[in-house]
Amino acid sequence: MFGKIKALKQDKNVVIIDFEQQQGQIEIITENIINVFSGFETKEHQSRAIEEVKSVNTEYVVIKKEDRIEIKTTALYIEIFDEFKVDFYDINHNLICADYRNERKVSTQIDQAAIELAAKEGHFIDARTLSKKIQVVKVMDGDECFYGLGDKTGFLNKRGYEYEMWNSDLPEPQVDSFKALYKSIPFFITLKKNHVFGIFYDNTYRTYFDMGKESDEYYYFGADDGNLDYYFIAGDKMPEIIEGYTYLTGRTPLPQLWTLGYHQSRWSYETKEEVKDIAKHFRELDIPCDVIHLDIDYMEDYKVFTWSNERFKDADKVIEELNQDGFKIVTIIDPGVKIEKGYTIYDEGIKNGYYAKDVEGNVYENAVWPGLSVYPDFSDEKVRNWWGDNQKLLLQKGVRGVWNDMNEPASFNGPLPDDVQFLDEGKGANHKKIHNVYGHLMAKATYEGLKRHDKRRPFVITRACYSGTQKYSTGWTGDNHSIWAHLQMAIPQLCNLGMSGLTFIGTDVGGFGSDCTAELLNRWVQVGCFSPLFRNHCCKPNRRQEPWAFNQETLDINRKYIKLHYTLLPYLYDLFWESQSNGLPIMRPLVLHYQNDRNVKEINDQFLFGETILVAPVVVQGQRARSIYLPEGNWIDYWTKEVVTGGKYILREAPLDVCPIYLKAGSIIPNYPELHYVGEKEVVELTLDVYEGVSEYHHYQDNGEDFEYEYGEYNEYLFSIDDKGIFTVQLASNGYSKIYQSFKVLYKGKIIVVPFNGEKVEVQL
Ligand code: MIG
Repeated sequence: MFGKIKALKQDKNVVIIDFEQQQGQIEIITENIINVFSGFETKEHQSRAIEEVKSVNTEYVVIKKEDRIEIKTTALYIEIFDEFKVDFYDINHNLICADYRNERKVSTQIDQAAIELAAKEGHFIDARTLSKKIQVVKVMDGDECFYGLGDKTGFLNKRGYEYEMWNSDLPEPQVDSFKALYKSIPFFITLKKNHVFGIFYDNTYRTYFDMGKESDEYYYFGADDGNLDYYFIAGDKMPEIIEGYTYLTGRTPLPQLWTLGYHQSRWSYETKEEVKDIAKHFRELDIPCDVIHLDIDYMEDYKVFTWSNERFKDADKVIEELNQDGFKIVTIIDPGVKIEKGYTIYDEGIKNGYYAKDVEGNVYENAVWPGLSVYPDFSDEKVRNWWGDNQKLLLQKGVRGVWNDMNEPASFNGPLPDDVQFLDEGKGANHKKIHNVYGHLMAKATYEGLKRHDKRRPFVITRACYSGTQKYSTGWTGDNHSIWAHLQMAIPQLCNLGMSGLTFIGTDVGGFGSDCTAELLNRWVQVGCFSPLFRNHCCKPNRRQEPWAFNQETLDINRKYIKLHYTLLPYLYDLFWESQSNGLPIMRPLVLHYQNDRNVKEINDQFLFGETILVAPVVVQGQRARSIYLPEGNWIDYWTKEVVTGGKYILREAPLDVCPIYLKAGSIIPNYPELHYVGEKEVVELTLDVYEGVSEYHHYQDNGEDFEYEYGEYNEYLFSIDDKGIFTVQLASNGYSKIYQSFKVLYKGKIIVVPFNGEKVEVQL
């Protein structure tokens, strides 16, 4: 496709190589991040994920050899050969990643008769397309594990499977053989014996990832269209790869503190009376809750940015009342705009040409909840601004967050044809190119609109995503089912999403479709407790699954874990603070911190919450004990305080109300006093749950709501414990007036209260 190397030139950070048939470029973004580009569609990059110039001044040398070009940065060697084959080496010239030179070994013989026979009983297989217009094939050495790739089904390690990036709304219970779900995040991390690296294939068309399904010798990624445009991200440790990827695509900004509380939802709480009743239950039953979600039935005829006059008359008054009681309201919005003359949103969009068009230039129509509808063209800034400004109609009613659904985009009358036309910031593009970023751009519009019209940090949830959506929105995993397989899937799925840059993420706790059982909800809330987005949500015709919907035991177990979540809120908020600067997720697979421990590469039923809390939930019906792998070091059982030495498997009893939790020795975990919602009372004394060992911990504190922290209005506390058991607290930053008055240190069964006035304090524990 490229032919032989002909000529070479350099332009700042870019090495431009003329091959016989096509030009290729290697751009040194940083010493560890290299972009490989060839403009098949456009001469320039056309990223929707990377929105700023990321390349920095980096020293590098280029050497032209007889058969290759060598580029050397302070961290990497890159060798480029004919046909634009590119190999990456570490600084000691050990091979990290090589392009595959041989022909792909796919059988071109498709057994048509077998396909037809199997189809008689409903077994369908996709005809394999053998080669993509753009395709990169990499050598697989033997021990690679692959992580990331967004929300794909199945287990943590993606090796041996093939996937597609094509945002899809599929209501059937999702299983391992699904190739695509709602989100397209074309980024994966490869871990092998001596190396770890990441590849981000920045192409919004339908892309394909075969992680060693076709052959044991190679894996590949490709696309039908667009450019060859991928980033190779190197580092020594897995967290550095995520840091590199989120350096490019952005990081989750600090959320409002209340968004980290418990959320209750259902499709739908249909009247204001029902919403009030749900709220009342939480307070009366002593179950903390911050957020109630309004699903599509709050609208008039499912018309976006309207309110049902009958069921939500005077919504602002009700929302204000709920607010007084600590509840914040989040409303759903869908992109599909009902075709109805006289409906302001529809009319404005038509007048201004804001909707996607068919190839003849007529506004494109399909059906969603409101019936025949049109699709706002979020690929254009004007449209995003208009959509963003419409958030005012929600904010005016007192809404505090906006949930973006159906933005794959979903359509009831068959998929949008490939040739539906979008503006693409004036460049023009078809559906094939915009599909995978439609939800991303809707989330961006929503975020920016909220930010313009409210001083607080926008809270947006989205179902469809592309790389970089984390800058604008949290995500949830869409329509899972109330089945044990989906509770099991939640762990690897959330961990992989986290490694794909989506820090703020959660599943529908209890499951969306199908009917939940008491036991399933009890176990799901034990996972939800440790997910950053903690929301119970359920589908319209299915059995109710609020914490009280089953029996007393279930209510008690829900209360126990929701309260535990609130206890851990300051720790969770600290993780978000940290993630803003390194992109690390909240829910982490063990392999992220123990990449050299062979035992953790494929742990699918345990995870880390931050770096020091290990969670081993039960995800099997009827199970009342389970084996747990603890990595090296000492770990303390959260419930019994027993110290266990790691590097081995242990067996632990796990009755229905127990989710096994272990703390790494040396952990300092900040805890809040009991709260029924964020802001119920000012926290003047912070509890520190301390686990023996030398340690240091940074704790972040601000008003939890607006952007003043960007101007220094925050405190950063540094807690440390030395080998003599001396506890020290000091302020590393002091810009927020509400300094804690004291700390309650829990240490080896003792409670030590340490008064604080902002000056450094040292106490012997
Ligand atoms: O498929 O608005 O994933 O959370 O409750 C129906 C109704 C459309 C899909 C979302 C789900 C939501 C539902 N929506």
